[in-house]
Amino acid sequence: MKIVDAKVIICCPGRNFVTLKITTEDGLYGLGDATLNGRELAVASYLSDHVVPLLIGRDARRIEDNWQYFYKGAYWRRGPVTMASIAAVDAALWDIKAKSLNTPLYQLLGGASRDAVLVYGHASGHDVEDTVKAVAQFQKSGYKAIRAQSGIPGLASTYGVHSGSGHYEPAEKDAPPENVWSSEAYMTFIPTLFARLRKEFGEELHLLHDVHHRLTPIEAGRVGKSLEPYHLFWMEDPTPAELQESFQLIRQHTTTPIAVGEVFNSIFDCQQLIQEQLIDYIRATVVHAGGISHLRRIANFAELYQVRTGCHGATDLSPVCMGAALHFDLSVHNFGIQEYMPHTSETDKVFPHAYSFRDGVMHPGDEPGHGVDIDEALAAKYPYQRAYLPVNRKSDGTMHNW
Ligand code: KDG
Ligand code: MG
Repeated sequence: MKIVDAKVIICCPGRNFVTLKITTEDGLYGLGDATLNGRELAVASYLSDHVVPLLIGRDARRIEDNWQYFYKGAYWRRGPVTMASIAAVDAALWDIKAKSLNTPLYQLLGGASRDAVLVYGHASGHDVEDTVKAVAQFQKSGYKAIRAQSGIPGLASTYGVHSGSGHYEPAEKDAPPENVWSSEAYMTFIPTLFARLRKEFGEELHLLHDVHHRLTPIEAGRVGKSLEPYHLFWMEDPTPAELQESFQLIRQHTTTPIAVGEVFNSIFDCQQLIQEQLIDYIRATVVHAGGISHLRRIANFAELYQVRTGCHGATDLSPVCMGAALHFDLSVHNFGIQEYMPHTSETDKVFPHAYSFRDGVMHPGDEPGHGVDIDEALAAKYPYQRAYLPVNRKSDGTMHNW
């Protein structure tokens, strides 16, 4: 089954997405997401300048061999640009394989391990009471697991809090916005938020929280400990994870479960974290971690250490990634939870999809392939617009992690 065409489609129906479309000699096509928020054109160039010319003529059925060819063949291994490009090829080839066998992708991944996929939604507010209202709204919409982020007294803006009435969308056009951060203000405030949420919603609702890489390990230990009475489902990215051994210090101080890995792109980024059971959930997902083939490797490795999956699912991951991730989630044994931020209606129209949400869970649908398509004519109406993620500084002007 020879590949006869491959093209990169860049569009911006509210936010930028990069999609790879691979077509075979039989007229089948598959889609892969290659979006890297704020650096989209780097991946688009990697694909169209370096990968697409090599794809033509290759056998679409040889998914593993193609993966190894683009990983080992590049010589320069890993990194978000390379791995997002390989991920797009891999997801598109799985899509084609499943379509050629007329089956939903999860059936090729071992079949369903569960009836549906538990997802968590993003509630945020400008202060505690505003956040309580947002969580109530999500609960009313059926969510059984809700991430709560709130504005912090004394800080003008922070990660995860929507600015208007809609969903949170961090990337901004033209230049990176600058936020000011205080770990001290955050650490004082955050237990009061979760004390209030537990008081309001009782014990059953799963509550999650994203620290977004901002604390030192010892500060993270303190925050995890202070949140223990409110038994979070997880505390995410408490500290930047380049130094995997730093999580030993957090573990010495708290039993609050830890989720890490949305910025990881290979199994080597989380090898120690998993092997030493320093985390409870691995957040790597299809687009940034080398596609379905590599993500399965990470999940299978994590299963040995009772680490469960918790795929990243913010809106900068396109519906193509979401569809592929849901097939992975449904099939993988050590699934934990899936993040779900619904896309805008413009995005949903550009990417018609078979997946659906109901009563706090999602299902990828039973269409052949991963079940996500692209309306190319509509996509062409939304040209790329340069946008950047924010940067973060401390109050004295020092650059900090965003
Ligand atoms: O592009 C960056 C976002 O995907 C990230 O900030 C979202 O942390 C995030 C999350 O947990 O969804
Ligand atoms: Mg996060």
